[in-house]
Amino acid sequence: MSIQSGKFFLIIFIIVLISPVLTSFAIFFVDSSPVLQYEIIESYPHDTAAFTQGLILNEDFLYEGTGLYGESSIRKVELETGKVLQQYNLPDKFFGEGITIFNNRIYQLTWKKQTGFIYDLETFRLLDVFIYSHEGWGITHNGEYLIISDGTSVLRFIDPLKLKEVKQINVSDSDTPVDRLNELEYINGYIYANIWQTDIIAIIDPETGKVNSWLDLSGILKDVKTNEKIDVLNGIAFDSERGHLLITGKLWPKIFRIKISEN
Ligand SMILES: [Ca+2]
Repeated sequence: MSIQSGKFFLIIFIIVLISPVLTSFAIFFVDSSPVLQYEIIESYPHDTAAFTQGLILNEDFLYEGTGLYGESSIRKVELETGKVLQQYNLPDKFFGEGITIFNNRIYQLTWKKQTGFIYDLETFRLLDVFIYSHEGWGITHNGEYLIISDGTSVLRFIDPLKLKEVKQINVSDSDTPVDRLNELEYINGYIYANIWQTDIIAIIDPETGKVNSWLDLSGILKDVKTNEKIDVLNGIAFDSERGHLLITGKLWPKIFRIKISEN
């Protein structure tokens, strides 16, 4: 190695050491699957007190699960106005996590209590409780199984009636495990998962666990006035009629309607 290239590698080494942003960028995008482009189509108001943990669009209404102890809820929200039309608050000891709608029921995870809740979609009446043996983070479904993340690189497929795990996949890109998988959305045969503490979404092949492509939404809030409490991206919903994603985050003032560009 020449002195020049030695210096070069030393500089790179120092940059990677001192910069968490660059480190995560390096982990995600060096020698990895392609990064997709997107455009913002529209934005809507979002409750800045909603610590978003799960987001779904169902028949033109948003359903949102929120977290934090004493502030966790499920909500039905009018997309255009952000108005909360219906809300159920969890008991204070539960930290709400992801939600999904399957067979006219809302499934909700909680973080560390290994307890999930099943509600009637119309009334929000609690119908059932289920227990699991790991942390609960994000949840979606593929029409057959619930799919659950737990903060690692593992996604678990759960029978929605027996509420038993039927299989797992390990998510990776170029043989590197992709962990911190959080909020999920199953879209056109792929699992979209945002990576906790980033504004990056992995688009995952549900058969192999391989990341097919990435969506980097860093900077999506750049033109929005935010307060210091704002937290990370953590809401992915899909508008199947228009083919758009709806994106928000914990305590974000906006929900963004975005379109992934055809490259
Ligand atoms: Ca979702």
